[in-house]
Amino acid sequence: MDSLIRAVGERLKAATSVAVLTGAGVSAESGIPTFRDPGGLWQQYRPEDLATPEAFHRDPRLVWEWYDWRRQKIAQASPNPAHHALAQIERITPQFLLITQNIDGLHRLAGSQRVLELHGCIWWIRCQAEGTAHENREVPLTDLPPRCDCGSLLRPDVVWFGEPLSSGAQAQAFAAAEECDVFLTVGTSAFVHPAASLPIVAKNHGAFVAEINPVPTQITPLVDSHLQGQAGVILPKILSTLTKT
Ligand code: BV8
Repeated sequence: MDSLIRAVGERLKAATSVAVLTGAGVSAESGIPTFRDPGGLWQQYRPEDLATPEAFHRDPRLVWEWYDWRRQKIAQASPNPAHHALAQIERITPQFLLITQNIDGLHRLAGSQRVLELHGCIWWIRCQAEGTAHENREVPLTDLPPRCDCGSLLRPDVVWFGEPLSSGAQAQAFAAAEECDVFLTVGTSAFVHPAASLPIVAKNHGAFVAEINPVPTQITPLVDSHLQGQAGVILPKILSTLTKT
């Protein structure tokens, strides 16, 4: 494993442009359950069943109970060594973009600046009728489901299944995947599209693609290097090879 880590460190050292895709696994060591972890209060539901406009229309209270539970978990969480290592790698890389599927805001909390939150942020909520969004960090929420002053339902300002991503964010993410020399995919099952296409696009455009995950995923056969392990352990090791003179 150490030689694999050194090899990725060398690639990053030589790179002018780096793109990173993160998923729920990068926040697992901060105590935030991933979507497909065994156990967890919501295991009886699939995100594809709850994180949808139809589910919200059918039972806004249930969907909000799930988000309020996650907001409470996230409020207690801190960035872990994986988040901090990525913030450090950004500082020593000329062109860097961190594309995250996570809505927990922990990358920014760790100091990452060039962050693209593809699926939004759990601390923003939006009026169903007016479309206006505002930050709300009330934990727990007093009213479920919360309502706008105009009387309409408020919803999490995130991208649900069946909803389009912001075209700007999507274009920025794919441009970074096409242009980068090195692409890291960290803590994602590479199950959800269009994010899951990014490592493949990077590979097809000549990037060196490395995956950090304790288990193989459906894109493992496609990557140049699969570093099997926890992001909070592997990323600091990659960083130390990068900063070693
Ligand atoms: C759209 C909301 C079009 C906020 C989320 C192409 C093919 C197939 C399907 C589709 C396709 N294109 C579109 C689809 C449909 C759909 C989709 O992908 N469905 C899936 C079920 C197949 N996609 C969409 O609907 C997207 N919209 O395409 O719109 C359109 C265009 C015009 C008009 C209308 C529509 C929208 C997708 C966004 C959905 N919203 N989140 C929220 O509540 O979070 S997705 C949600 O689930 C997360 O944001 C995240 O993206 C995803 C979970 O994935 P992961 O992050 O990877 O987490 P997971 O638990 O799966 O895996 C964790 C990994 O970490 C594991 O591998 C584990 O081993 C690893 N791990 C664990 N511990 C650690 C670790 N790794 C490292 N270190 C550790 N310590």
